Amino acid sequence: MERPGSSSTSAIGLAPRPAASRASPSVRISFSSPRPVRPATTACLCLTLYITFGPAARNFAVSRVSIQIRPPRSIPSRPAAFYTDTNNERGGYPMTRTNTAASPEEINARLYKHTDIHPALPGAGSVGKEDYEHYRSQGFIAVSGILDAEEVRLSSEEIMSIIFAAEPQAKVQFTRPQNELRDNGERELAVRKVYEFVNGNERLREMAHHPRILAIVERILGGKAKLVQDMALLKPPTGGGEKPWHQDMAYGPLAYHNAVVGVWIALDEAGLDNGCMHVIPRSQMSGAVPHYAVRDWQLCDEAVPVERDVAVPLAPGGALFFHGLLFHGTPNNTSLKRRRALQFHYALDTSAKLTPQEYKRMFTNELTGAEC
Ligand SMILES: O=C(O)CCC(=O)C(=O)O
Repeated sequence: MERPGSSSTSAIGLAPRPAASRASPSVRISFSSPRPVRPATTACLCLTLYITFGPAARNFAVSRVSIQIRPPRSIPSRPAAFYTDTNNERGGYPMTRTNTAASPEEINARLYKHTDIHPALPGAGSVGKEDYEHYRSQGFIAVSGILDAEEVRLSSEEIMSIIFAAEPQAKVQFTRPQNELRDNGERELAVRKVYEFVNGNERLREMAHHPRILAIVERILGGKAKLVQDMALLKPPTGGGEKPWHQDMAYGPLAYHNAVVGVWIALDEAGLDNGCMHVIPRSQMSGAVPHYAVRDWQLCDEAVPVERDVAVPLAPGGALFFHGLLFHGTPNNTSLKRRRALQFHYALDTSAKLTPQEYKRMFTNELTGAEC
């Protein structure tokens, strides 16, 4: 049925609405193309007939016909927002970023229910055998103090200097066209991601190879680790967008034969109100799951058992170590606090990338044709 107040209605008035129609009972019959459709390629055709009955039941008239071309359920209907990169690179996977009809608050309430809050272990020295068991069965561990206060300060400083540099030694992804950003304040608020900085920034390269991080990662991998991705993720106050539920290995640069390990490090306090990490424990056991270009390159919302969502708040310097197939995501930042984080990914040194064919079979709907 047509949603009341839908803005995309293009009504064709075949017959003027009779004056009596306001007082008379009327029915509305809608027909829609039956098949859900792929995002951004096709739309749903809906025909709605407004039938008004006169005083005698046999007197009726078609008072209005409305034909709509409407996006299907869960496909964005507001104007698309977008990401612009300093180098316009797509990294081998779709980067389409669009809004949904749902508000950030609605998305947070529906998709980030966090029935539990997972506490971080007190420090790298406290990670023991049972914690590695926890990683293997649940897909993650959280550890405080992976970076100390000075390392957090230096890392934050380096990220901000990349954002404000005229010629950054890294790639920067914006949520607004750069020529609209009038000053550094607006620039910071518009940055979603800074990435591929380790080669151009010695301090951040040191963080990515920090002995406290590598010790845990190599114990998880069971061998020597290679750094395969480096980035910083920013969620500015009141508007830092959701990162929908996904598996990291569904992103081209992380599609390896062996599971990669993600390390997400809070640079600011990451809490329930400003977009801390959320995970679905044990979801890595599902293996590779198809992703779709909806609000991002993501799992279909309906495929995520959000009733098992666990939130992982972290203090600055705290880190989440997680399996490359773990379902995880972060809600919209609806608070007045910013939330910045570093994220590194490591693969076993000997591990090779999936071929494009393997990737497609594992992380897209090629095999099943299932729609989202
Ligand atoms: O920091 C965030 O908001 C989410 C990061 C994340 O999950 C990712 O980039 O894979």
